[in-house]
Amino acid sequence: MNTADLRIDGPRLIDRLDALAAIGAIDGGGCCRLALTDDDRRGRDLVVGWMRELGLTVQVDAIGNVFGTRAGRRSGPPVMTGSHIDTVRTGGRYDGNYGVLAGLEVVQVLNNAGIVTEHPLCVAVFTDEEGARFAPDMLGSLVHAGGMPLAEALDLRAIDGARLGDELARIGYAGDLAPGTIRPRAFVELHIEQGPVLDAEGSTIGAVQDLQGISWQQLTITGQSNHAGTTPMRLRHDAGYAAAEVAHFVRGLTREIGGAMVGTVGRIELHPNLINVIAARATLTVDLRHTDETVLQQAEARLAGFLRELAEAEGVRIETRPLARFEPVLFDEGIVRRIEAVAARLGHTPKRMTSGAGHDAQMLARQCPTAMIFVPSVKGISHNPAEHTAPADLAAGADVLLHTLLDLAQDTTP
Ligand code: HGY
Ligand code: MN
Ligand code: MN
Repeated sequence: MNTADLRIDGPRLIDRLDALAAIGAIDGGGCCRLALTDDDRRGRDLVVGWMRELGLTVQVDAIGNVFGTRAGRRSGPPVMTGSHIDTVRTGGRYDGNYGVLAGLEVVQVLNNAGIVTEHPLCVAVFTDEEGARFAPDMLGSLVHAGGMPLAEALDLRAIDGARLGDELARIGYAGDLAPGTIRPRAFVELHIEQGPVLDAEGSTIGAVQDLQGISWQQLTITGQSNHAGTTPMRLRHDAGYAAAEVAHFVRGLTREIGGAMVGTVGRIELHPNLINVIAARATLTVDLRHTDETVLQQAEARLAGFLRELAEAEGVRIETRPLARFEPVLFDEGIVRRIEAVAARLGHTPKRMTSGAGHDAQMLARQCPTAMIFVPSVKGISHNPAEHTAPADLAAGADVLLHTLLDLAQDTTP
């Protein structure tokens, strides 16, 4: 059969996306399936059910990563695709889910066409990619790639206090496969861009060649609670004010460094969080990212210097705890070129891109030749229920994935 004419079934892919989006559905068409919650379990059960219907051999590893493998003529390392199905609290329906379900759609097309590839194909669902409940992000793929010992990961505490290993067992996804057992021959992840570039340029396909560095830390600022009405300003040790100063500094730092520098204070919790009490404690997070490791380190050093000055000036104690630190990643040039060639064969003009977001692919890149395919996010919106990608773009990206995986899975070089 001439596989060049194979195409995915767009409506079938969207039906699965809609069915998965119904689990943990929130207003505005988005999803809330924080890692290892009951909704994450329900989402996993749905996807595993589809994997079984498609005849895949399903394996779960000890950090809860799920692998659905389709046999090839040869045994040995599979060509792998996949992503995540956990979401942030105000997530969209495509972030992560699209990459997993497009992988299943590829399997369905090959099954229907009766095609057996040379190498096995594997669709992976990685645990806790978002890191929103349990930091760091990309946790499951990090453990898979040997970047964090399993025992350390299982002992991680959630923002709600739960222990990761307990939650994994509670939802029934503490598998017996040792992490890293399935070492892919190559890994290709399909994902929405989550940024404004493709949409603004009217492009459909991004060939992602690199991914920026990520620095996450949690700050705990300890001041002194006091009466909001009676305490003179000069006698205050106001953790709430200090937290606001940190957010202001981070914004100023990104302006000063410019270019690709981004910085976010996404969480701020005050204690006792009352209108007439000067905050005794502030817990907040700082997310810094840049494509250049040296610049990212300089930004971290500038922040550390500012925190020392602020603690001195306000008479507060500031403790920092690193939550995630990943250097920029360069993807495999050979795989990027394959993605570009396939996209061109399918009539697209692929754009070389950098990923601003973290992805499981950045961890798989430690294990095997890896790259990513992007499709546009309307207005660049993501981590927001309004996240949207046009059906035609979803289908186009899945077709590029289909033929890239086919190319790799039929490759008879050793
Ligand atoms: O934070 C990220 O970039 C990803 O969404 N986990
Ligand atoms: Mn994602
Ligand atoms: Mn995300």
